[in-house]
Amino acid sequence: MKAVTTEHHRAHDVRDEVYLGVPIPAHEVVQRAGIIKGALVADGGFDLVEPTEHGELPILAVHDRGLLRFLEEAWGEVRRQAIGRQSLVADTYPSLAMFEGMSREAIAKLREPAAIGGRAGWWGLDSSNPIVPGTYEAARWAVDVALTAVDLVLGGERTVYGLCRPPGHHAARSMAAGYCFFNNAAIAAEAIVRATGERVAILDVDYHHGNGTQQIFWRRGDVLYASIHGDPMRVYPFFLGHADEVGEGDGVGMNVNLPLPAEAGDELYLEALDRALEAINATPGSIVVVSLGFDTYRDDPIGDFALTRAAYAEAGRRVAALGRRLVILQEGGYHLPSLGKNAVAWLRGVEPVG
Ligand code: Q9C
Ligand code: ZN
Repeated sequence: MKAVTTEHHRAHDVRDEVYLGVPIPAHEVVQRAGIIKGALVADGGFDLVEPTEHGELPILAVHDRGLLRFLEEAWGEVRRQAIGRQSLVADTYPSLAMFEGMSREAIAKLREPAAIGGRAGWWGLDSSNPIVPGTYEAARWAVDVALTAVDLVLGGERTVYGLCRPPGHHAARSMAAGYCFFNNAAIAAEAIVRATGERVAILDVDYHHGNGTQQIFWRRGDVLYASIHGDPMRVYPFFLGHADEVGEGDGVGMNVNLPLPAEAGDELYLEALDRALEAINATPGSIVVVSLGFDTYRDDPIGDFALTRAAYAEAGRRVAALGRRLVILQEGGYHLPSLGKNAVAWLRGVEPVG
């Protein structure tokens, strides 16, 4: 199996995230990608490929230009203001309640502020997502990893793994969030739709609901989003991910959320996976994008599921049994000692040899 990896992710070197107002050691760290890459190399069955640059256009097919510009300019702005700090974290976010009672026209007149703190809140959701000097560079390369995986699958590869870092599925059209800046999977799915004219399914098996992917394709009839995740009543991203969010307009029925309780184990999880796979089977198309996360693992520090490695091998097998071509993109997973083995188990489940 071809695997797209790059060292450029290292530029996004986050040390701390802010959790309930207090700095804690970051979970989404540089070592993650090295651990997974090391496990792929040790396994021997993966052919490592460098990403190629794809420019801004495929990003702008999914994201607001303002988000891209903000991420591009943010660190330079922090430096210009001589704010002596190692990362930028917003502390003021626009809340829906701030605009309660205002008309659509009045809301349309809201604007991005000039000050960097206001800009960070405007384009952000939460404090777990610091911007550091190399964030933009790394986030751009993560998109290129995803798009290179797409190129390879469109070129005839059956299954390609893209080791994206930073991850992407919390990033919405106009919002970075939850360790994510650009939505790698959504950009990949949109590129596939445009290249093939077919429908595309996105299967999101990261522990968290991919609110960004859901938002981007909410009204789309040509992209199915199916996600298995911790119930948002209990966990991040809190405000989206409920089972009754089914899409609107052309997208009705094309959004499938399968929230699970704390301590969900292999059996409950694989049942939910079968429901997601049924929805994919019911959607025409030859390519599936997988948002792959290992924060569902029993030892993950931020997830509360109880999956074992055996479930990953079985999940890989069941996804392969769809008989569709796969663009598999890395999202979360924060238990460093297990990350490499879990990734190999999942990917080897898909393709046992070669
Ligand atoms: N105490 C992904 O897995 N909140 N993102 C963390 C930790 C944000 C997770 C709170 C979690 C984002 C891609
Ligand atoms: Zn996650």
